[in-house]
Amino acid sequence: MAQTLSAFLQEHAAAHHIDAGLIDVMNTLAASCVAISDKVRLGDLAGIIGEAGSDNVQGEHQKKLDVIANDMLISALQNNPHVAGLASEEEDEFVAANQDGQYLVLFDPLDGSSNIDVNISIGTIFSILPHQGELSTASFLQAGNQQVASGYALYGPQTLFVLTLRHGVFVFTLNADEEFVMTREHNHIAAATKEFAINMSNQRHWQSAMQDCIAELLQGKEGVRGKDYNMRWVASMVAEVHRILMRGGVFMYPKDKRDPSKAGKLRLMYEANPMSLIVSQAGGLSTNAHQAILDIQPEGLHQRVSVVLGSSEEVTYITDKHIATGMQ
Ligand code: P6P
Repeated sequence: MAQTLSAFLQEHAAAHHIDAGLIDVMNTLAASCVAISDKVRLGDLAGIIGEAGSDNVQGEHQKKLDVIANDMLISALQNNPHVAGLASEEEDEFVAANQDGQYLVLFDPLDGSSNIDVNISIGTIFSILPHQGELSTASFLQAGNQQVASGYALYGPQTLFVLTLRHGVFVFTLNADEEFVMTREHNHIAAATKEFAINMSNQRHWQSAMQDCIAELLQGKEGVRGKDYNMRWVASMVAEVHRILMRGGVFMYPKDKRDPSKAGKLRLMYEANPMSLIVSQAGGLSTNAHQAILDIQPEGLHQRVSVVLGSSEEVTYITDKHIATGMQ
């Protein structure tokens, strides 16, 4: 019989001397994602479709499910004694939890919100950082390589919970009894791929280095890459990353010339960092087209970053091309 998440976590913690408090936080996150999944599955029947009538700190119109998922995660995590504080895409500032907590949890409660109303896969992304001492915004501004764990829930044809505690990547599937059971372990991302994911409608706004890279991928066998590529774009980072975890690929969301002050669209602390830890633990690479995302020293809770992640051969080719241009 497939191993349940809770049984796996107990065994994994013993094998790798992982703190019981961190395991408890992971269990709280998994339980919250089951509750969110229950809402997602009912859609209109649960009255969760449509706009919430409010905007978040990003200036984005919030969907009802953004707010519902955010509130569920905040409530559950504030009640976990091991959580000192949390940060959310939907909250301007951090939220204090328990003074003696040893962990900070950062999350995008509902990634891919534009897909909710049209029944395309969405997800929850989370990052866990260590904490001690006084809680302030600075407590959260740790580089991604400081994460003690990260992962995501994918609300797709199946509800999946994917995690790493820095000892490999593990996939769990929600069963008929609403329990996560392990369905894949020690996942590895293929070094080379024939599939790339990027929003081509922004092509004219990319830096020339990215325009050149994508042009070369599109040249297929006749181009420098010497192979034909397929393309995917789901507009849900969680779905893209999971596809790459399962069959390889490269996902890109580059910076945009329309707003040079923004390093990109995706957020470093609760999208790029957690996904970069998952990808690197599975043997892939993740950069901002110039350096490893996990090495970036954060300057703000909601700072944005360019993302190139997935199969190491293509990420290296794209990153080296950007470095060669010397452009930041
Ligand atoms: P676009 C979802 O809003 C998100 O943050 C990521 O999940 C996704 O990869 C990206 O934005 C989609 O952006 O510009 O294609 O809608």
